[in-house]
Amino acid sequence: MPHQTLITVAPTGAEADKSAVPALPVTLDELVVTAKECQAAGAAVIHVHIRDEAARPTLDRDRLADTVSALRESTDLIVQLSTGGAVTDSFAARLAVLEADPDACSLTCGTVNFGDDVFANPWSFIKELYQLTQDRRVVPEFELFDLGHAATLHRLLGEFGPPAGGHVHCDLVMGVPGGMPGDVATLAAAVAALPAGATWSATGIGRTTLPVMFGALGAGGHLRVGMEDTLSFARGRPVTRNAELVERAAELARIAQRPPMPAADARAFLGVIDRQPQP
Ligand code: KMH
Ligand code: ZN
Repeated sequence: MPHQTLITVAPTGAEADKSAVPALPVTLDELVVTAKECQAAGAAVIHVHIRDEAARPTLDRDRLADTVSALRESTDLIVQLSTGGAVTDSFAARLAVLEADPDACSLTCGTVNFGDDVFANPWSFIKELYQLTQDRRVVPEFELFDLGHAATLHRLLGEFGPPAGGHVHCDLVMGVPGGMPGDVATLAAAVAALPAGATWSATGIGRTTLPVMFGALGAGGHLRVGMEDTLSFARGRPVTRNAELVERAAELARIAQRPPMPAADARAFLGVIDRQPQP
């Protein structure tokens, strides 16, 4: 059992609407404030989606680069850019995310139904993105929305070798309508399907947040929380700040005798290379 818990915050996502969810951080200033609060609460990684001036999801390269710089300047968090984007984003735009030079990025290991939409990740895209992460030394986090995605991860590692940083870390994204359910039996099956030596985090979408969190802590996993994944703190009580989700995860991790992993330890754990500007 690991003695610390890596906590990732996913504060924004591409799906929630700012007009319906005013607490969602969508501007760079809001994101930086959120990042600082979440680091203070115990997060070590931030999974970043950005929005344009109208709060719509965007993969604009300059905005992404500015976001990476601002988060690096104001926090020690590992900056993990989403290469998933929104379901409407092109493969070319999703590959170009790496030009913003993040520490890490998400890499989803297969296509999945996503509510009424389809989140497309064909093999040709997965392998191109993976090779780009290797070339650019960006640490991928393998996002698994379904059990079949674990089989694709085995194929990817078998054909192309280990990731940048040398360590395989996965994130089980559970409870997406169309993906694997967010329950403990499925969590156990997904963990059993991972490559030997891989570590993993888990997040449960919506009302599966708490069952997945409790299951992950008990099974030796790490945690992802944030308003990308859930907008309710409890039944009938909306999330007011991402940091309250991190605070709750950190408290449960401490109760489990696996306190939050500091960002410096997380860099070593994930094999993140040092991109901080030298003084
Ligand atoms: N917004 C979803 C379609 C990722 O960030 O890599 C994809 C997603 C996964 O959020
Ligand atoms: Zn995401």
